[in-house]
Amino acid sequence: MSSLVNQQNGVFHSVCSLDCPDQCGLLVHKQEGKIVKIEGDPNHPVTKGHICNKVRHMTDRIYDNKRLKYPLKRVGAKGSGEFERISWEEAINTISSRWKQLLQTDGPESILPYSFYGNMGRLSAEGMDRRFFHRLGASRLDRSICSSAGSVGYKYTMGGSFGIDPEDTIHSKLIIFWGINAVSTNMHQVALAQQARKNGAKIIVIDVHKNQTARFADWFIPIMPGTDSALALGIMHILFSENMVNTSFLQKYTVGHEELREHVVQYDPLTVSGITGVPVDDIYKLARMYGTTSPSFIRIGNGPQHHDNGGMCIRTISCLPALTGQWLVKGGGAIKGNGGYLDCNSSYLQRPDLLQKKNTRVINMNLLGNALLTMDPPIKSLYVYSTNPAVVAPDGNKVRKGLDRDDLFTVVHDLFLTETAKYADIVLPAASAFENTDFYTSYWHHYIQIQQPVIEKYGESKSNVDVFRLLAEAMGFKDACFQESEAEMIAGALDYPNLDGIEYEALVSQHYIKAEVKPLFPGMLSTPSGKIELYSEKMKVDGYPPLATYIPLVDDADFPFLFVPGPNQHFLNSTFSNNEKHQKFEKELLLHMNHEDAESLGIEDGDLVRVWNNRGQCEFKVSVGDKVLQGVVVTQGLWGNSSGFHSSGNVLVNSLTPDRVADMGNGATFFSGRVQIEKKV
Ligand SMILES: Nc1nc2c(c(=O)[nH]1)N[C@H]1C(S)=C(S)[C@@H](COP(=O)(O)OP(=O)(O)OC[C@H]3O[C@@H](n4cnc5c(=O)[nH]c(N)nc54)[C@H](O)[C@@H]3O)O[C@H]1N2
Ligand SMILES: Nc1nc2c(c(=O)[nH]1)N[C@H]1C(S)=C(S)[C@@H](COP(=O)(O)OP(=O)(O)OC[C@H]3O[C@@H](n4cnc5c(=O)[nH]c(N)nc54)[C@H](O)[C@@H]3O)O[C@H]1N2
Ligand code: SF4
Ligand SMILES: [Mo]
Repeated sequence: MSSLVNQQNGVFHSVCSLDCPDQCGLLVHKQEGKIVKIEGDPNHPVTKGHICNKVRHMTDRIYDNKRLKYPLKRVGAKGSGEFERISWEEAINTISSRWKQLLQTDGPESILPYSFYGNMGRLSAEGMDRRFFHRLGASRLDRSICSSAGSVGYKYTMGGSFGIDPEDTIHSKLIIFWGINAVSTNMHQVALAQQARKNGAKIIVIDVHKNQTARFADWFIPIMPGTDSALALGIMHILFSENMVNTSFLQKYTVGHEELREHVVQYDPLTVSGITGVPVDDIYKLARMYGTTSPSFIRIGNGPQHHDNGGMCIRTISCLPALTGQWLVKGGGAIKGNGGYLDCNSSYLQRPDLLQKKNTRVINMNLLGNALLTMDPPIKSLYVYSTNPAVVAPDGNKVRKGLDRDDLFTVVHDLFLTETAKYADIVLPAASAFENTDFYTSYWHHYIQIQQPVIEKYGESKSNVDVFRLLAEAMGFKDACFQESEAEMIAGALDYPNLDGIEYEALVSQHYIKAEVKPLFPGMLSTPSGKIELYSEKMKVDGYPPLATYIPLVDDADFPFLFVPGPNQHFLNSTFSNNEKHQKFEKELLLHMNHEDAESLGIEDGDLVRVWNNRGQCEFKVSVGDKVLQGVVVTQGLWGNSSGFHSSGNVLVNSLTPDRVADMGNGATFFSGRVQIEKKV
C-alpha cells in the first residue's frame, strides 16, 4: 500500500487521541520524518492552544526506546516478560490457526475481545474490531469500566448523555465541580470556569480529597465517599422548604416534583450532615447559594459514580438543575457527559448485523478475573487491545491470576510491553494515533475532529484497523466491509442525522466541525415521558426506588479505611506510567491520610506503610495531613511495579479494589473498598 503520510517537514493539524474529555486540537511539528514538537492548536474553538503537560511531552513516549517495534512470541513463563521477535506472518498465522482450532473444539464464544479507549478514535476503538468479532461470533464485552453506572443514572433523569454546551459555562455565576478533579482531568473546563470567575462566578468543589481542583476552588467541601446523593437530597430539602424552586419549570418540564417534595422531607440537614460529614451550616449555605445564584452549573465527575451506589448518586445529582429551572438559562444546568450529541452511525461502523442475531454471551469487563477463572464454558483465548487490564481492572490479583492460566491463549496489541502484555502468548506492536487515520468525537465539547497520519508507522507497528483487516483475511472472512478504507469507514459513520452536513472532506479541510446541537429545552428529552423524570416509573420497573434516594455503600469488610485510588495529573490511567519523563513529573505515589488517623496508628509523614484487605496488599509512602477526612485514604495514579521509585513492594492499587458491580450499568466500584493499614517496620 502506498503511504498516505505527507513526506514534508512542517506543522500538521492533529487531535489528542487520549481518553480525556477535552479532546484538544493539536499542532504537530515534523522534521525529517520525525515529530519534534507537539503543541495546542490556538484556533481550536474550545481548547485554544492550551494542552496538558502529558501530551506536550508525548514525543518522549512516541520515541521511547521501550516502544514495541515488531511482533513477539512468548518464550518464558507468563508474566516474566521473556519474548522473542517473530514476523507478522507468523503472528497472524499463529493467532488464526489457534482460533480456527477453537472454533472447532469450543466454539467462537471461547474467544473474548477485551478493549477500552486507549485510543479514542472511533475506527480504532469501535470500528473494524467490532466488525471482526461480530463476524467471528466471539463473546461480547460490556465496556463498563469507566462511566456506565453514572450514565445509566443520568439517563433515568435526563434521557441520555446530554448536558449543556461547555462553551456556555463562561456565563455561569456558580460552578460546582462535583467529584471531578478537573484541574487534572478536564483542564479546559477549569479554563472556562476561570473566565466565569473573572465575571464574578464562585467556584465550589465537592470531593473526598483536597486535591489540585479543591485548592483552586473558592470553597472546598470535603465529603465522606459514597454519600453525595445524601448531600444532593439535603440541598433539595432546603430548596423546597425555603421556596427556592422554580415551580413553573417544574410543572412544565418535569415529572414527579410533588412526590419529590414530600420524599426529601426526611433528608433534613442534621440527618444529611451525619451521613456526609458536611456540617449543617455548610449544607444550608450550599443550598442557599445554589438556590439563589443563576446561572449555576454542575460539572459531574467520575468520582461519585465509581461506588456501589454510583448510578443512584448521579441520578440524584442530575435532578438538581431542574429544581431551580437552570436548564433554561445560558450557562446553567449540568454536564455529566455530552457523548449523545456526537453519536454517529454505529450500525455502519460496527456492523452488529454480522452477528446474524446470534445471542452471544456478554461479559462485564469489570469481572475479568472471575470470567477467566470461573466462567463455564471457559474463555480459552483473550485478545486485548487499547487497554491494560493487569493494572487498571478491579481486583487485580484475580485478574493477573486469570491471565496466568497456562491454557489461556492471550494476544495483546499495544505500543508497549505493558504489565498485561507480559502475560501474552503473542504481542503485536501498535501504531500511535499520529500514524493513523481516524475521527474523534469528544464526550464533553461538541466538536468532531479528524486525524490523518503525520508520521510513518513506527517499526513494524500497525493500527487496530489494519490488524483486524489482516485477521479477517486469515480467518477467511470475505465480507466487503473488511476491505473498506479508513476514509470510507469515516464517511459511512458520518452518515447520520445527528451529524447532518458534516462530511469527510470538510473535516479534512477544516479539522474540527461543531455538531449542530438543538437546545434541550423547550424540546423532548428521550426519557419515557419526554420530560426530566424526578419520579421515574422506569426505575421502578427496573427494580430501583423511583425517586432519588441515598443508599449506603455495601459493607465491604471490617476494615477501618475507605480506599480511594484515583487517577493522577501526568498519567492517563496507566498510559505514561512507564515513561520516565512522566514518572519524574509525578515524582512519587503517596497515600494521603488524615493526621488523627496517622497519630492513632503511630504513623508519621513519609513512613512506608503496608495496606491490605482480603483481596491483596500494597506498600505506599504516607503523606499525613488534612487533605482527607478521618477514615479515608487516597492515592493518585495507576502506577506499575516497574515504575522505579521508593517502594520495593506492590504498588498496583487495583490489588485492593473490589470487583463488585455498581448499582447500575454494571459499573465499577473502584472507590468503595476498605483497607487496613500499618507502619512497615
Ligand atoms: N490527567 C489525567 N486526566 C484524565 C485521566 C487520567 O488518568 N489522568 N483519566 C481520564 C478518564 S478515563 C476519566 S474517566 C476521567 C476521570 O476524571 P474525573 O471525572 O476527575 O474522575 P476521578 O479522577 O476518577 O475522580 C474525581 C474525583 O472524585 C473524587 N471522589 C472519589 N470518590 C468520591 C465521592 O464519593 N464523592 C465525591 N464527591 N468525590 C469523590 C476523587 O477524589 C477525585 O478527585 O479523566 C480523564 N482524564
Ligand atoms: N484504581 C483505579 N482503577 C481505574 C480507574 C481509577 O480511577 N482507579 N479508572 C478506570 C477508568 S475511568 C478507565 S477509563 C480505565 C482505563 O483503563 P485503560 O483503558 O486500560 O487505559 P490505559 O491504562 O491508558 O491503557 C490504554 C492502553 O492502550 C494502549 N493504546 C493506545 N493507543 C492504542 C491503539 O491505537 N491501539 C492499541 N492496540 N493500543 C493502544 C496504550 O499504550 C495503553 O497501554 O481504568 C479504570 N481503572
Ligand atoms: S490529555 Fe486531555 S488535556 Fe491533554 S492534550 Fe489530550 S485532550 Fe488535551
Ligand atoms: Mo475513564
